[in-house]
Amino acid sequence: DIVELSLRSSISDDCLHLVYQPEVDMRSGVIVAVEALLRWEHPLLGLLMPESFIHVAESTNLATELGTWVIRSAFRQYAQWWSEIAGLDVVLRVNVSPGQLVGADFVDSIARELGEYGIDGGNVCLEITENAVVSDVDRTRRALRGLAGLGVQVAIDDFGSGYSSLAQLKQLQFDVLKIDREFIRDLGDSPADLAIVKSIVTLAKSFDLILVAEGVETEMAARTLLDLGCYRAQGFLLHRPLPADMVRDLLITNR
Ligand code: G
Ligand code: G
Ligand code: MN
Ligand code: NA
Repeated sequence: DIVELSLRSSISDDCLHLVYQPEVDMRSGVIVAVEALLRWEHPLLGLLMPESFIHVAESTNLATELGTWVIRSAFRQYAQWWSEIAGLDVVLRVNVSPGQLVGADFVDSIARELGEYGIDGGNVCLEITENAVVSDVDRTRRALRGLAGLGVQVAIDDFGSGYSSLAQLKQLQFDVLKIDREFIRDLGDSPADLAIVKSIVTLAKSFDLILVAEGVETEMAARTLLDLGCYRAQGFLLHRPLPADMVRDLLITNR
């Protein structure tokens, strides 16, 4: 497959980079986390978003290699911010693909990279799309336990969009729940979305999870979330995914 071949050679080149989208506590406006998001600058096709190539990595043996590149790059960037910004107090969120999480060496590799970059596990949160988690509950549970041992948090991403959201909440110990942007986009206009988000807020409280809304694009959505008690949010209304140096400037004045 041509995409696979192309991706394989791009992982070692300078074709990949990360952008970072801030997550804000809407009560204070302070940035509480940043999510690393992968971009591929293809020599012929231009800038590619993860949707167009992540599945290729996942269906081949490239998931681990790509995932390792992402983790090392994000950790290196975080370590740099840490050295540049006194009193830095934001969590680094990194997306992890299913194959990566249940890989034999995954938890050990995270421990190794934390050590290499001098990062406290408590400053890192790995995001797992709920669709991805289902395949192997036992191995996923073992991985989450190992990560908890390192102090690393785990988020269930795109919550509500998969077919076993509630089963996974029951079976697996997450730290953070990110509401899928599908339910946020029309929040304020849609009684159905309002009912769903309300019940997710209750769920998150019951399970003692940190709650984050994704895809906040309008003042209306933001206000509704605040009213419901969901304070943390990510979305174009607040910040777009940004290059690392722009995030640094934001983090410097983040107080
Ligand atoms: O950046 P963008 O909004 O286009 O991301 C689209 C999807 O790709 C999101 O669901 C996100 O979780 C996923 N994604 C972004 N970066 C990474 C990454 O580094 N690794 C994995 N596995 N998924 C990613
Ligand atoms: O699934 P995940 O949360 O990892 O996806 C993150 C993706 O969501 C990023 O690629 C980012 O570009 C996209 N995104 C972030 N904020 C918004 C938003 O407000 N609206 C929409 N439509 N997409 C967003
Ligand atoms: Mn994510
Ligand atoms: Na998501």
